[in-house]
Amino acid sequence: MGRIITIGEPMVMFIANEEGPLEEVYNFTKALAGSEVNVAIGLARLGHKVSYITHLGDDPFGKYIYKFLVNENIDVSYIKFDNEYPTGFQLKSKTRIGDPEVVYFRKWSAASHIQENDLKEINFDDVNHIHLTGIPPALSLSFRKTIYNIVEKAKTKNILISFDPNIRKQLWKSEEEMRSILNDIAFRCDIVLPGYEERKILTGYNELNDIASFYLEKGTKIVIIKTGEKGAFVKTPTEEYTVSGFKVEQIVDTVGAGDGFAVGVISGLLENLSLREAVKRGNAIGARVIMFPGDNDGLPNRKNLEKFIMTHSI
Ligand code: KDG
Repeated sequence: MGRIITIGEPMVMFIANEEGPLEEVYNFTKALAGSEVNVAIGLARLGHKVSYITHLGDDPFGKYIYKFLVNENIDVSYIKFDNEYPTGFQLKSKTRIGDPEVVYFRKWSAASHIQENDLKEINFDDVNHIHLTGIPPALSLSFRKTIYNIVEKAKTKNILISFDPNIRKQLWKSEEEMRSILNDIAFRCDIVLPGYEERKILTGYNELNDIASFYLEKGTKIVIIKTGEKGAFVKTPTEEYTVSGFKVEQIVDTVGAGDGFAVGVISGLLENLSLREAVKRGNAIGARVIMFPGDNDGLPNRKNLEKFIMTHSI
């Protein structure tokens, strides 16, 4: 077991209860979203100590998120309430085909005002792992600088950093800026976890091997490419292999699978599993997440994880 830090923007999410375009939906279910917060929840459910850094608006959304995290046993001591800017939220459509539509209301949110100064009070001493994604660098310049700063701090303290590029095109000024910033951060991190759809946009390559080499040649130590139902492709300077996926009876909602995958890999490595076993756990949790409507409903506790691995292996 270890102590993990992650940082990001949590949002209230309204999930459509009916299929169809969002403007025609009348009924929504309230839930919590945010890539890094999903990872924090998943790790805490497996018994790890997680500290989550963010800013919340001093509003009902912010209070809802704070209570949710306290209930999930996440360390909230680095969360600040901001009485000027609001908590962001998003709408998510319901669909049986492909990915749902996601619409954000997060411009000028409290979290987008996170700045380097916020890191001053963070105690990195007993931290074993830092998990980052490519969403915060797109939210504001101050949040981007904070991410660079946390990477530097982690490096001086030899803390392992995982990075999920998590492309959100609608948050970036241009595809070129997105590619250059996300790759620049990825090169500085130990473990990079790109999604299958992200591979070409970020690297220009199609072949798994080429994509992985693109990052390894620039300093990343481990590249794990998520390949959906096929599992994941792993490449390090010394080995490369594929770890197969798990059976999924019914896909309810694909969002959050990548976060579940990160939970499996990070928790596995912190528990001294081999890289292959950690990736297998990542595949299992990613598969379980897509069988549930919310982004974090399917993140298992230890008992559910063991049961899923036993019943859903291929
Ligand atoms: O990975 C799941 C996230 O996409 C979702 O929870 C919302 O973090 C989010 C975002 O910014 O898109």
